[in-house]
Amino acid sequence: MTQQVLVLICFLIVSGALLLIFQIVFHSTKKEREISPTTVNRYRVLFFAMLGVILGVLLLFTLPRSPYLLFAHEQPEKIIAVVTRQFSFALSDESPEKKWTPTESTSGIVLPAAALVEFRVSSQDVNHGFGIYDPENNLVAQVQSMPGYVNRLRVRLKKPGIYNIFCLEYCGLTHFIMRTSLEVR
Ligand SMILES: [Cu+2]
Repeated sequence: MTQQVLVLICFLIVSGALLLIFQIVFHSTKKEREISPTTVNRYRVLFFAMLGVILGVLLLFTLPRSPYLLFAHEQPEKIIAVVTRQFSFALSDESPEKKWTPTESTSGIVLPAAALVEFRVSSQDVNHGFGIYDPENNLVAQVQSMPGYVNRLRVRLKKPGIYNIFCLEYCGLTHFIMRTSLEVR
């Protein structure tokens, strides 16, 4: 089963459950009945506690998988500077200390397979997205590209081949042409 089918099935189950809950609430509240403020308050506290537990568990499982914490204690083998602007990416693998003027030309970045790479992503105008797709077009990693801020994204690109990079944030009229690529050998 592909991941997309799994997501669709989960979506349908959750949607069905929500519809059922709405139906139950709709039918159970048709008749008017007295309810004391103490009972209402008790339910309110109970629901709030349940929400806290659910969100807490989700946070516990998802936070360690946050890309910002991945490879935090390792030294990246390559640092790639990324500058975005409407509607292009400029990538450079030159030393970050060297003064670099971002240009429209982005080709020619070659990364060794499975090397730890740090992308330092920033924007020259509006918010953009920086999404890396592997040779089979699966999204590997992504980060926001924001003006006045450098986002660091550390990844290991394992499969050799051409990786497409797309903007994943609607940034203007010709957002759809905003793409580039790099090669992993
Ligand atoms: Cu865009």
